[in-house]
Parts: sequence; C-alpha cells; structure tokens
Amino acid sequence: MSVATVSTAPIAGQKPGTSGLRKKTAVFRQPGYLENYVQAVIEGVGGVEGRTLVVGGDGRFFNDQAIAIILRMLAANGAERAIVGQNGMLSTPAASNLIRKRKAFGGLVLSASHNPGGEDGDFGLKFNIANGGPAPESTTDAIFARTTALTEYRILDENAPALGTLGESRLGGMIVEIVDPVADYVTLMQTLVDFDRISKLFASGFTLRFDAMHAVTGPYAKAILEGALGAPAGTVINATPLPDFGGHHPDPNPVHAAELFRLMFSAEAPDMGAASDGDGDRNIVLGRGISVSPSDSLAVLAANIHHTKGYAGGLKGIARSMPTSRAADRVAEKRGVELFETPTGWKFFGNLLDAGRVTICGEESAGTGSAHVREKDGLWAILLWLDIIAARGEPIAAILKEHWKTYGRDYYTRHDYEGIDIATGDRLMADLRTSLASLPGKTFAGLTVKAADDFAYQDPTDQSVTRQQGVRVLFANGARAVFRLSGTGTEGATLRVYLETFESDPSRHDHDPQEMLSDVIAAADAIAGIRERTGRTAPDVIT
Ligand code: G16
Repeated sequence: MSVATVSTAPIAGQKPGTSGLRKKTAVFRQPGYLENYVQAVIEGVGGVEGRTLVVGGDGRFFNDQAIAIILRMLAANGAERAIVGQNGMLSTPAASNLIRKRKAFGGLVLSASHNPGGEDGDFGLKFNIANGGPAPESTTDAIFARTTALTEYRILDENAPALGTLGESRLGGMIVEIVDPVADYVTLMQTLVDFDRISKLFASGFTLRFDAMHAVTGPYAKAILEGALGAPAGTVINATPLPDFGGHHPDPNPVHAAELFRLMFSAEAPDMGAASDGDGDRNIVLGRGISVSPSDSLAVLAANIHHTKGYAGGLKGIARSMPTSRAADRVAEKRGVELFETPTGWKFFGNLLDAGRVTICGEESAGTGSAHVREKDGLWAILLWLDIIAARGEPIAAILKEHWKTYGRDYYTRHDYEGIDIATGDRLMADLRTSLASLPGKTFAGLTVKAADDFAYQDPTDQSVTRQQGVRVLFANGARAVFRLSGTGTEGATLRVYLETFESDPSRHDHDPQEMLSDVIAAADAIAGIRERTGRTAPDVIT
C-alpha cells in the first residue's frame, strides 16, 4: 500500500450551507474538488487517525464513485474502520442511527436531499458528529477555514473494495465493513412505535400509499410497511432507488409529488398518503381529501405523542425552526412544556436533544424528528402517524380538524422564488434589514406592522450565537411574514417567504390557506418588493 500526497490549492466556494456542501454534480466531479473538500473535512474535524466513521449516501449519481474516493482518503489519513451501507446506500436517519449505535467518531453522508440528482443534477456531502447529527457551525466553520488553506490531500494508491457484499475487508490499514443499511433502522423503529397495533390497523383494511420517489427510502419502507407491518404489496410505490430519481425532484411537496396529492384528493384516495425525499429525512402526510402541513404535523404529533409506544412518558419540550408556524407553540403552552425556536437547519436541534430538553422537533420544510437519532426522519414520522391513527381509531382528517378545534388553526404557506439573481436576492434581504426599524406602525395591504427583526439565536446549552437567520415581520393581528434566502440551493438564489395567520373560529377552519393569507401575501410583497425586484409574477413553488 502507498499513500499519495497530492499537491493542491484551495478551491473557492467550498462553504457548507444549511446542510453541508451542496453543488451541481458537475462541480463535485471536477478534478480534485471532492478530494479537497474531504481533506478539509478530515482536518477540520481534528483528523481521523484511529477513528471509526460511517459512510453512506442516498444513491444518487456519483454516490459510489465519491464513496470510493472517500474510503481511499479515510484510509490514507489513518482511519481505523469505515462502516459503509451496502452498495453505498444509507438514508440520512439510518446513517445517524449507525453513528450512534456503533459509537463512531462521525460520518460522511452523501446527499443533496430533495434536490434533483443525475449528471446534470445536484450532489452534496456533509459531516455528522458523534451524536449522529449534522456538524454544528463551529465545526463547519473549521472545515471551511481548511478549504481556504489546503496545500495537499492524502489518498491511498489502491482501489476501494466493491460495496455490494456484506462483511469486512481491508483497504490499506483500514477495515471496510459493509453493513445492511436497513436492519438496524428497523430494530430501532420497533422500539418507538407499536408494530402489533399498526399491523392490526393494516389487517383491518386501512390503506396507505407511500411514494418513495425512487429514492433511498424505498427499501426501508418495503421492509417495514409491506414486510414487518403486513401492508399489501404495492403500498410502497417508486420503491427502487435510481441514480437520477427517475428524472424527478425527490421532494415530497405538492409540485414534485403532484401525483400523490392528486390521488389523495380523488375518489380513489386511500386512507393515508405519504412520501419522503431523496435521503429519507423529510416526510409529508396526507389524509383522504386533506394534506397535513409540516408545521401542523409537528403540532399534531407533539399533542398525540403520548399515544405512541416509544413516547408514552409524554412530552418534555418541543423545538421548531423559526419559520415553522407557531402551531407547535400552542401545544407547548397548553402542556406547560418548553418551546424552542431555532434557526433553519437540523444542526440547531442537536444540543437541545442531547440535553434532553425536547421530545420532538420539526420544520416547515417537511422535517420531523426526535432524540432517537439526530436527523429528521421521514419514515419514523409516518410510522408515528400510523401509531397515533391506530391508537385513536380515527382518520387523519378527523385528528387534524379536532386539533384545530382545540388549538385554533395556523394557516400557513411558503412561497419560493427559485433561481433568482444572487445580487438581487442579497439586495432584497439587505434592504429589508435596513428598513426594519422603520416598519413598525406602517400599514401594508391593510395590515399594520407591530414588530420586525432579524432573527438571532442563542443556543441555551452552549450559549453560541447565530445571527441574520431571517427577517421576521409581525403584524398587529398576529399574522407573520418571514423572509430568508435558502442555504441548500445550487443555482442562483432562492428566496423563501413564509406566511401565516391564526384563526381560532372553527367555522373558519376549512378554507384554502392561499385565500386566508391573501392579505399577508400582498403585504409581504409590498414590504419586500418581490415582484418588482425579481420580475416574477408568482412563486415557483408553493407549499
Ligand atoms: C435541510 C436542513 C433543514 C432545512 C432545509 C431547507 O434539509 O436540514 O433544516 O429546513 O434544508 O433549508 P433552506 O431553507 O436553507 O433551503 P434537507 O432535507 O435539504 O437536508
């Protein structure tokens, strides 16, 4: 075996965003690009000598080639063991679970999540720390610093083993252990939800359509839903992971999971519809004729979590990202538990989960999770819903409507303007920030601004402060508009506008969110000048 030390120079722009480094696949495939970043990760986390690391990804195009490079670099940098999902596949929550279960130093998770895959699609890489969660900002800052100073990287001059066969082999001085990506995850789920109860639900004729979107969750969903829980064959569709996700965006939103949404609002709708994303950490849940907004899903799961097997002890606290609706706050208040409002990015939940301060966390971007891993977990959330449906013996629509009756309804929508000019996006946000002090008291589209700020977060456990996490505008009637730029896109800038308003009157709970929010939408546009600045007349994606 020989280790090659390859001279290199820093590559601009290798700055991790909301969730690791995400770029066009073609960028990652440039000579030395991946190698530079991996070396920066290895050095930024303090080296891997003698350490065990988990490696796996969502199977998108370039996944296997990237893993081969990563393994050769881990071996060259002295790692002791790499635990790799068979064929290079690991869902993000399964990777998080493996890191924790095997007490690994951390893991390299290859995914661009809900972004499209393929040669012309997107690719991504993130480092997860020993708790199983995405590296905190202190670590990603250190990684980025290394990318700007790198002069060489180390790589083993030997081919990495094929990833198809379970078992151990050697790569230089490192053991490569190929594991079943699904088995440990299934075992974990059995401790959290009542498999017997859910099996009986399916046996009684309950119908589910789970769209795996040709992404990583297919094998997990097949094994659990159709295997262990006895749902009929065909319950899981698009179950075979494909390198380009069949040419689709593996994003379970109304635009990219349109077929599922159409089915659920048709006469043929099953009792439940569900989907997850490219790497299996996101989820969407629909009932017959109704879709559950991710913000509501967090609130309903929190309010009902005591019904489920793994959380029978009840609710300790809830965390949500700032742009997520305040539906969860109402549950926390009624239950007398703490509510934490964090910046966007799952990494901000890690400390709260480690400290045992929250039972459940969630985000408007279709993510929900708990302390069972340190990532959001799509299939887990769907199983939790199934366990609650089985325990309560009620359909999704009834559970949701009763929730609104008890807590009121937070009408919510997110409008995304994708691929706008970066300078235009930056200027829009900068001008909003400049105008903050002058907004209170002014009226836009009939709504008077009560308060406006730029969200900053102080982590209650380590006191670290994160600033400029989104502009919040609160109106006198309680409605809210939030503006921020996405940190996961790979082309231009994506402006996200999050809009919500509260309605306590149950006779007004059955309206279209877009209608109920029309004044907030108009006020947000008037405040930020979105149409005028971007030239767009409508958002690209509405969730
Ligand atoms: C990632 C993060 C989430 C975040 C989402 C969207 O999810 O883990 O916390 O909400 O991106 O972020 P942004 O609004 O900056 O694009 P995923 O599923 O893409 O890994």
